[in-house]
Amino acid sequence: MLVRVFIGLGSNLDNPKKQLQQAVVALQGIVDTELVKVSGIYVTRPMGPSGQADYLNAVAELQTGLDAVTLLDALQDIEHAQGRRRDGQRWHQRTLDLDMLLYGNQYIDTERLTVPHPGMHARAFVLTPLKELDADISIPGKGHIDELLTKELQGEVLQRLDDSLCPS
Ligand code: A4P
Ligand code: MG
Repeated sequence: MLVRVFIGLGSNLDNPKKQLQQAVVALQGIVDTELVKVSGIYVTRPMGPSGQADYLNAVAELQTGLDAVTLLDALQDIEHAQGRRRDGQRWHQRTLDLDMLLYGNQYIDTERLTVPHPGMHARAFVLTPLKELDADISIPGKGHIDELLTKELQGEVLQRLDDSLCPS
């Protein structure tokens, strides 16, 4: 059975646009998984420690036959391949962050994985590109995207770039 999955992509280090482009190619290479759509690229204000550069964020929609933990392994392999170093500091600058936002409508709460991704419902840098892919989506336990993506929140998104992440 195929499951509809949304992945949040974020980067603010080492040529973020290239990081996201490379990540989309890598997502296409995941076994038993199809890349369905990718949002535009958004310039967003950093959430977390000050002094870091603005982020580029996007969301990708996948259809996968993998269970959620196997998919998480694949996402972390891609992060590592693109030079992600975990320095233990939360919300610190990074070459690439791949977050599993939604895995179907499932709730998952294990040591390694929490889905829906905690906090996603309150982050414009997730909700704005997500809305582009599905304007009628609801976040399990949180509500419809139009209720979540308030005017105030939208101020965190600075700009949508003209560049496309869609594979040619
Ligand atoms: N993990 C649990 N649930 C998930 C999930 N749904 N998807 C575990 C992915 N991973 C999940 O992640 C720590 C652990 O979370 C993993 O080992 C995995 O087993 P991490 O990527 O090492 O750490 P992190 O990303 O630094 O921490 P955290 O708390 O996940 O941060 P977020 O929520 O990813 O936020 N500002 C802007 N503008 N744009 C951004 O994209 N991103 C962050 C990171 C901060 N500020 C940002 C942005
Ligand atoms: Mg993360």
